[in-house]
Formats: sequence, structure tokens, C-alpha cells
Amino acid sequence: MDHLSLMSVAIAKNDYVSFTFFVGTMAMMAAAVFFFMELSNTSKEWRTSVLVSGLITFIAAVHYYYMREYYATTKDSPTFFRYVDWLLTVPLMCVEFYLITKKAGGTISILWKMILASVVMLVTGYMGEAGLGNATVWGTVSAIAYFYIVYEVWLGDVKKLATSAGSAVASANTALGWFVLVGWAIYPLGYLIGTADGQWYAGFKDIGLDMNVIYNIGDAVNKIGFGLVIYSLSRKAA
Ligand SMILES: *C/C=C(C)/C=C/C=C(C)/C=C/C1=C(C)CCCC1(C)C
Repeated sequence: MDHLSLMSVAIAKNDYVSFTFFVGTMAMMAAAVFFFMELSNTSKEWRTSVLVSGLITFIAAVHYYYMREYYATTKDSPTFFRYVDWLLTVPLMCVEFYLITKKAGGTISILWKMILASVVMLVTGYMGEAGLGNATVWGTVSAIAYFYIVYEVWLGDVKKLATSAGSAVASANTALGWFVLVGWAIYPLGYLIGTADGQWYAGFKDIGLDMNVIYNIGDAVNKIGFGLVIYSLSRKAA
């Protein structure tokens, strides 16, 4: 059999983009159901955090459903859906940092700084990917905003608050910090591949690296993994 038939859509065996869109849709759906179902046996103080994990994966599941369809019919990157998804889910991840540090005095102003930085990171990334100007320039601006978020989580206000909250919160912040430092760094790699035409590193595309596959792996790691860290914190610190 050459194809996996799926409604009207077929996935060729070596079509990793379609395959990861499909698996991504299922994984996000399953994760959302899991987080929502676990709400009823989550202690009250952690319920909002687990709820937000459910929302992040639910929003992603809906976008993956459309991205899969868009790619299957056009064979184009679903850049618009991708960035709408991120514009909704990345600020919600900033809300997670706020929620876990709130007990140690986390403020709305820190939350807004994080959200603002994430919006700058994503809007400039969209400009670069959509071809609205120089991709290297937009990518650089986006990376500066990204490093600001890394700074906040590892050395700035978020870090200080998490440390003063002690044990469980501090270790959760460190775990989430690794997602931001390593997990989120997957995305600029996808961006470089996606905007590689005419650049010195264009050859990386020839060895089979694909922007959408990289983004899909990044989303699975960061949305589901991040949610599971929050979930396990909610069990330990109950
Ligand atoms: C669930 C979605 C997540 C966690 C998305 C995160 C996206 C990024 C960290 C994107 C970062 C980018 C750069 C740092 C530079 C190039 C452009 C971007 C937008 C891909």
C-alpha cells in the first residue's frame, strides 16, 4: 500500500509534513482531554494552571486540524494558522509562569512584560516568514525578544520570585525554563530552514530538513511537555 487513506486525504509514506500534522492533531487532542479530565482531581490552588495547559493543547488541536487540511489541499505552509495558534498559546504559556510565581508575589506587570515580548517575537517572525520584508532582519528582532524571555525566566524577575517561593515552585520554574531555553530554540531552526532560499545555509534543505516538521516537533515537545510539567507540579505541591 502506497498511501494511508484518510477520508478524502491520502498521506504518502515519505510525506513527513502531512504525517506530523496528523499525529500532532491527535496528540494535542488527547493531551487536552487528559488535562481537562484531570481538573476534577486537581487541588484548587493548581486548577487554573492545569486548566491553562488544557486550553493550550485544545487551541493547538483545533489549529492542527486546520493546518493539516490546509497543507493536504494546497501543499503550502499554513503560515497564517501557525502564527494565530502561537499568538494565542505562547501568551498562555507566559500566564503559566505568572500563575506558578503568583504565590511568591508574581505581578501582573511581569506578566505583561512577558506577553509583550512574546507578541513582538511572533509578529516579527510572521513578517519574516510571510515575506513582508527582510527575513534576516525580522528574524533577528524576533530572536532579541526571545532572548529577553529567556533572560526573565533564568535571571530576571520570574527567576527571583520562583527562587523565593522555594522547593516545588523553584524546580518547576527551572523545568519550564529548560523548555524556553532548549525547547523553544527548535523554532528559530525551523525559521532558518523556511527562509533559507538564496542563503548560504540553503543546503540544509537538501538533506531533508523541513520547516513544518521542525515546528510540529517543537509544538509537541513544548505544548504537551510543558503541560505535563505543570501537571506533575500540581501533584507534588498539592
Ligand atoms: C506552542 C508554540 C510555541 C511555544 C512557539 C514558540 C515560538 C518561538 C519561540 C519562535 C521563535 C522565533 C524566533 C526566536 C526567531 C525566528 C522567528 C520565530 C518566530 C520562529
